[in-house]
Amino acid sequence: MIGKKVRASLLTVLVAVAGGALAVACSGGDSGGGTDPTGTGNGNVTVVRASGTSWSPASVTIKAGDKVRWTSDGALPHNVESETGAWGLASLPAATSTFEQTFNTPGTYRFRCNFHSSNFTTGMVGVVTVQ
Ligand SMILES: [Cu+2]
Repeated sequence: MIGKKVRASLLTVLVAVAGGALAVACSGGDSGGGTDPTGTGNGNVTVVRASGTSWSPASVTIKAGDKVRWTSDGALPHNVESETGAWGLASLPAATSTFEQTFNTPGTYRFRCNFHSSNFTTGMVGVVTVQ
């Protein structure tokens, strides 16, 4: 008799906790994108898309003054971090997020998603070659 009562109140607590967790999960909501570029640049834009845990394409070649725009497939959170730390670190939490960087100086610029690469040579890494 007492055992039954304890079970019943335990069930009530579990339902309340589950309900609360559900309410929290649902109240997360959209923090609002608005990261779409305003188009201030005058160069061409090359898109690098996060696909799974790799960049596609992982290697791009552009001309000085051009932009690279990183986008996400939305399946996983990603970010863009430059090896030198001179640009990035930008989050790509959702499919609508983008990050753009204009490259004015010829050179080789390695980047990674630091969620999916522990260095700049393996995992979710890429390179921008600026001519
Ligand atoms: Cu990633």
